[in-house]
Amino acid sequence: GNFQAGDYGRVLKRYCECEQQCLQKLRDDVLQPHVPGYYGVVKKDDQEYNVMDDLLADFESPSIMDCKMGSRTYLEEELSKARERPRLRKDMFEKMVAVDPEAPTEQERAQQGVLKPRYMQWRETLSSTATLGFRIEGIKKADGTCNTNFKKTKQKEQVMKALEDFVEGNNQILKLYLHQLKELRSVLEKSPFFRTHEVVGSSLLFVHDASVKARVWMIDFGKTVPLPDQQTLDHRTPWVEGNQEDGYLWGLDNLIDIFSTIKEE
Ligand code: 4IP
Ligand code: MN
Repeated sequence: GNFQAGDYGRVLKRYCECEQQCLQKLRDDVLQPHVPGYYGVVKKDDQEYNVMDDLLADFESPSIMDCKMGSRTYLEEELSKARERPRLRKDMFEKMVAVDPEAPTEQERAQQGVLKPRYMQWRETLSSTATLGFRIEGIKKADGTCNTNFKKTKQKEQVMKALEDFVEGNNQILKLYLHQLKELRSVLEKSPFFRTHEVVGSSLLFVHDASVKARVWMIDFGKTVPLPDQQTLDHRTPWVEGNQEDGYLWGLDNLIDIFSTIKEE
């Protein structure tokens, strides 16, 4: 996979230059406490890795959830690439058919392939990405059970049910998560890094355990790219091609609302 064990408390993640640039800049940003610490590059068996904090190291049998943030999950440059050099993806066609045999158009069926933006957009509208600005990618519970079957988790009620199941009705955990999400939002609104980057395909990692410890981190910066000179984003304005908006804060607002609703129940 993408990860290897590092020294205690550290993990190695397959090298990605874009991610390295972000992790490096984030060391000097107000977001630093909300992202994994970064310790440079190592080479192992001819493969390079970014070394970062093992976010699970301080937990005992943690429960883990990955939420992919934002209303768009591909970079704008993927769109222009697909126009200039259309590349049919057979693997994405197959992933599509596996979820919904009716999803491909007649043309796509004839070609046995789809363009990447088309696949990504289909995933966005099938899930809550397009309507809520985030989606649950996976949940691993303390007992070891894993669920990555959230591709069609779209309605607010479905999302709420998944979140309730993740925290197993523990109001203390809910409170801790909600508090951190609000704190993260206020830091994001002040962060020079965040203001000047298009943040696509990044996740929030939720981790808690029976000792009633709960933490949220921002992870995965492989598609987080600096904006051209002087440009900034508010991360809430709806995306139209060219404005590079990613809907990150819109999604976080919705996630916070949903957590609040569950807590009140
Ligand atoms: C995957 O689709 C994810 O969207 C990946 O994003 C993306 O990687 C893959 O594109 C795409 O096939 P499924 O989740 O439906 O399997 P992430 O890495 O954020 O999970 P990119 O390269 O866009 O980061 P390809 O082109 O790598 O296959
Ligand atoms: Mn991810």
